[in-house]
Amino acid sequence: MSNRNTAAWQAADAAHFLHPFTDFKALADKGSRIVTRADDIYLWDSEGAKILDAMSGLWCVNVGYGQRTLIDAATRQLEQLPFYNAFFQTATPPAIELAQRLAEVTPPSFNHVFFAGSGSEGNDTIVRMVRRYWDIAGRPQRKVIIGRINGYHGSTMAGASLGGMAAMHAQGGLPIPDIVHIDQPYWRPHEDGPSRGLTRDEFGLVAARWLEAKIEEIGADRVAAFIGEPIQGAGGVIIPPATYWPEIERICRRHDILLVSDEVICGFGRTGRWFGCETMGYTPDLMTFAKGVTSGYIPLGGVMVGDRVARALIDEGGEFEHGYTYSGHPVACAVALANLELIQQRRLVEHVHDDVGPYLAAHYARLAEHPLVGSAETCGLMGALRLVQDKARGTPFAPEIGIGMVCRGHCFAEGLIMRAVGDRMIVAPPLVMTRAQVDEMVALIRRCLDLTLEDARRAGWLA
Ligand code: PXG
Repeated sequence: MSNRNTAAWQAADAAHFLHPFTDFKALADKGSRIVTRADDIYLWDSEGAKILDAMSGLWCVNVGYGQRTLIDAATRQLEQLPFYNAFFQTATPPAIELAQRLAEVTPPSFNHVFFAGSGSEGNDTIVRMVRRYWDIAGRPQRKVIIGRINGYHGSTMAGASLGGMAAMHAQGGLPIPDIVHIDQPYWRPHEDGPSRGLTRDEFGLVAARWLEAKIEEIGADRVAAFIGEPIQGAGGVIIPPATYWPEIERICRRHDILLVSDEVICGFGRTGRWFGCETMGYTPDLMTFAKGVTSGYIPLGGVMVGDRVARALIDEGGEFEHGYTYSGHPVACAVALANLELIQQRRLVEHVHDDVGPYLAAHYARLAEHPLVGSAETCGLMGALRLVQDKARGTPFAPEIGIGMVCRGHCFAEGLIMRAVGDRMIVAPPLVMTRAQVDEMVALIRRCLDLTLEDARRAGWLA
């Protein structure tokens, strides 16, 4: 790779590289930030600026950057066998060993895995697999999959369809047939809407019963599955009320509908348990994973297949006409094995659950007192702050102000990666983070909130 200065990188970038989820022209005019190296929880850009990465890359670098054992595992596997496929009655040792390890770390009903290259591909596999399952079960009319508004399940045709992002559906004729959505369990008791005046737990039951209403509208005999993220990530770290998921599970069981947990963000320790469904108290039939399985060092995703679906596919299904070139890529699987080993050896799940998770929660309870913050919530090492115009009444800012982007601008300048989703400022930092680093992150967050508050006062945006 050549050694160029920032302007040269930006010029070549603008000339040739179409970035994901990007207004190409606007970015070309502005110029990308060029990230050149990383260590632990920090990044450095081509200007030498140090940045605290409170988003773990993109919700994935759970073990932090620069972990030698992952790097060595990749190097060794590249030398030994850089690629071989898993089609045609073959397999490679890293893929077999990873399948076995995943069965060990997932809930007891999960003993099989189907590998893919990403979370989106994993969710494409979900669509194929649940529909295939019902074919095998002699109920081929069960085709409809129910997702949620503001859910995110990837950007392929199936992934974007399962997700409930209106802007994505508006481009390319989505969703594909037989995918429908219910509203999200986002508790906003001070605003007009379905949660006004309800307690958090009351609203959790109301929101779960939207699923039952949708099933009854469609007819249970046509519904194949429900899919959701334990905590909606890209949608703004929407932590559902504690009553929500157990009720969803009850409804799925009652109508004999497969329950799919998209663990792409919540999996591998993020919420303080190995999987988000364990934190939220339900047992799904299928789980999508990606990101944290390799801590993002190399692409890998897939589907954990629970015994009910696995038995049907194996015992009665014949050939499953589905798979990817990189299903079970040996280098990706070798990195995943080293990653799981590190998570266990460093006791990172326990670290989140018992130490830094509660520590972050205590900090967020204090951030909730900031004049700009309407609500502050965490689960494990995921956190969200909602910026509001009138703290006493919980009134949101007018969307045109783009308050989140104003705050994000300050984060960018202050060396903190914190994301804005509308008026919600979200973090999901690496699980290796120490208490001192949580302090450092929260001090940066506070500073950016103060700067945003100054802007809001100056511009007259406050109530
Ligand atoms: N499911 C979930 C829950 C995700 O968060 C995917 C599936 C798709 O994974 P791949 O590997 O195909 O990207 C994701 C991805 C954001 C953002 O803006 C989030 C994701 C991807 C890109 C941006 O927060 N999550």
